[in-house]
Amino acid sequence: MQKQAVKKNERVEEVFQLFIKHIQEFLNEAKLNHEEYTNFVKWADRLGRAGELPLFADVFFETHVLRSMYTDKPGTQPSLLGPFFIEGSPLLEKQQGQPFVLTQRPDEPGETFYFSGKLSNTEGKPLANAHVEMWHNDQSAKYSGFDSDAPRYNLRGHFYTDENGDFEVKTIVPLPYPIPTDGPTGEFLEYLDQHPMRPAHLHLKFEAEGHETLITQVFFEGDEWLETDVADGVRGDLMTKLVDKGDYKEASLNFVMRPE
Ligand code: MBD
Ligand code: FE
Repeated sequence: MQKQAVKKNERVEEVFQLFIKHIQEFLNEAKLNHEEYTNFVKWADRLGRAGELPLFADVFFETHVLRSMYTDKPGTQPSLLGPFFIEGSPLLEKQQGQPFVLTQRPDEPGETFYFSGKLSNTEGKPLANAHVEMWHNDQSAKYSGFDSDAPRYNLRGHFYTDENGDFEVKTIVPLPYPIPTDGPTGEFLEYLDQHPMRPAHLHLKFEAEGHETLITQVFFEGDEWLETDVADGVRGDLMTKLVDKGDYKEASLNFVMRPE
């Protein structure tokens, strides 16, 4: 087979030149020696071989991408997509007047949790029939399809907002998440003396015609890891309160999308 000719990409060139410029400034300031450089290359090689590059990048870089893109914009603040989203989640069915039920095992361990949301845009218009993806971790604190032994799409699903932009999902309360500590990312955390925890969170992704896709997370007041989230994903707009209803917990949040 013939190798396909790849065209010059001006954006790649522009970004790479900027990157090199800042790498030079960084190296001058950090006074990196050659042994440190070699240690870094070996560590980065281990990171890639362990399949942890997405984890490391999402924990240490993604927050900065989001902050530089969105800090001054109206609408709900985005948060990290993270390394644990998978395409192809089940479409959740719904009986009239009942909440959606996030895909789960018949005996799914955890506290029953009803999460409701309202989706509108920055002009205050409710967004009906918008596509919503939701995923979160289980009572082993792990994500299906990755470190949990649950089925691939457990605690993952998608659904559509109703005619008023509202939705309600029955699931279980997510747990604070320790990122894996047994690989090169964990090794790095030890060098920093940084704990591996993320506060408990829901992941949500909203798509509505004519609007910017909103990828975000929801956090819970009182969680002990909010201030020191290893991935720095917490934003003021994304806090909700878990209300104890005896047999179950409930929480809600409004989400606001930006017209394109
Ligand atoms: C997570 O669960 C997560 O959401 C992010 C952003 C990084 C690591 C683990
Ligand atoms: Fe997560």
